[in-house]
Formats: sequence, C-alpha cells, structure tokens
Amino acid sequence: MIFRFRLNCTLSLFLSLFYLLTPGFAWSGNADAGAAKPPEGMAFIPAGESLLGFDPDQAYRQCLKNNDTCKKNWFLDEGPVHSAQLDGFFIDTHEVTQKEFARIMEKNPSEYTGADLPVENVTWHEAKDYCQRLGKRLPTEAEWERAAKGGKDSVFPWGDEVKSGKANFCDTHCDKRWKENHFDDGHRYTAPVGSFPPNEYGLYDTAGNVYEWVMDWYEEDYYTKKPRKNPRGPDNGKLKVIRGGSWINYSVGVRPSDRTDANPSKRLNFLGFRCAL
Ligand SMILES: [Ca+2]
Ligand SMILES: [Ca+2]
Ligand SMILES: [Ca+2]
Repeated sequence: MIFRFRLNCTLSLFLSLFYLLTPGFAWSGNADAGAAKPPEGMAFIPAGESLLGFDPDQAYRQCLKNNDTCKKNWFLDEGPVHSAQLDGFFIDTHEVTQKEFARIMEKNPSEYTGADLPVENVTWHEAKDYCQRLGKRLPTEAEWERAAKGGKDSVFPWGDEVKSGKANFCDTHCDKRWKENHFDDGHRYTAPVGSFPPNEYGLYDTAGNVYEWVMDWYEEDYYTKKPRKNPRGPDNGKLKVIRGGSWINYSVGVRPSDRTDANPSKRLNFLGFRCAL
C-alpha cells in the first residue's frame, strides 16, 4: 500500500516535471494528445465514437408539437442516425462576436450591431478567412454536430423538450409570423453570445442565436452514406452546410442534429460562425 502510494507520488512528480519542462507539450502533437489544454476561448472535444443524425419521423413529430405548418421533408436530410469515429479537436466556446471579427477583419457587416453580439451577414469565405488568420479553421459538419450534442443523445442539448431560457429562437419576442408565442427567451433578434446555459462541453449558443457556417459542402443524402471516420462532406457542391438554427427559426430548428444549407457567398442576418482547431 505504502509502496504503491510512493510509486504514485513519484510518477505524479515525474509527470508534473515533464509538463513543466517540456515547452508547448499540449500543443506539440495533434488535438488527440489526451486532455490537451485548450487555447483561450476554446474547448477540447475528445476523440471518440459519435452518433450523428436524427430520425426524420421523430423530428417531424417534434416540430408538430409546437407548430402546425411543419413539413416532413425539412428533416429527411438528418437520417439515418449513424455512428462515426472522430479525432479530438478544439472548438470556440462562443460564436464569433462582432468585436472579435472587427479586430481581425477591420469591418463589421452585421445588421444588428453590438460588440458582444455574434457577427452575422458574413459570407462563408469571410468566415473561413477569419479562422485562418487566427491559425484556426472552420469545423467540419461532423465535428460541429459532435460538439453541439455535448456527448448526449437527447433532442436538444438540455433534454427532449423545448424550454424558455435555454436558447434564442423565434419566441414570443420574434417579429415573424411563425413565432412560437408560448416560449419566452427574451430576445427579438440576436442575443449577446453566452446569454444561455452552456452544453456539457461548455459550448454556448450551439442551439440558436445565429446559424453557424461549417467547412463541408451540403448534400441532402450525405448521411445515407454513413461515413465511418472523420467525415469531411462531399468533394464539391454549390451550397455549404449551416448548423444550429437561429433567432429566426422554429424551436425544432435549433436541435443539434438539424441540417440545412446556404450559398457560400450569401450574407444573412441570422448566420454567423465559430472556429475549430
Ligand atoms: Ca428569440
Ligand atoms: Ca449558434
Ligand atoms: Ca434539414
């Protein structure tokens, strides 16, 4: 017992010294280096097996709970649920803010202005450029979905039902005719990033606020191909994937498995991004 204790102490001391004396250890390899220390403002998502997608029929039924104009074909691109193996990676804990974007890009294209509001009205090309200038990149669609689910298989990151105060979507404050009057998230348009509780990985606003550009081209039936390891999307296409829903969407649109698309040159006042590494 005492011997084992001493051995553990010696081992701990050795490892502590190793970490202290090895410059940049946490950075030297790829993001799989165990519990690597995340750069400021980022979270580490460990390597692992991840369930991607959602049953389209269940998503359709979820939609009908709060709206009567749901269409089943909105959800077909989420099926079937399948498993994929992903390497570890870092991802921004927040959507990129206007203050952050303006500091690097020397402009702010957003419609709803405020330093801590998420940048919107950005093209996919600008989002990619911003991340690259910081030595980062856009997340892949699979990485984004794994990160947004927070290691859970529930319908929303917080559970299976919509609740007020969990995410910014088109609630009673929203000025669209499809608003869901029976929910109150406190925001008509965008909310300052981090206004709602984080998911299990410590990520804010993966559900709602602004949609987020990811790296991949969009293909409606991509999930039927069930790519097994580090999916990167189709080789080419015309539209890019956007994820997570926004202030303009039905609550069902802010589920972490929701998939939709946008033209990469398009500027939309409900579409922003976050970076990965
Ligand atoms: Ca709202
Ligand atoms: Ca978001
Ligand atoms: Ca969809």
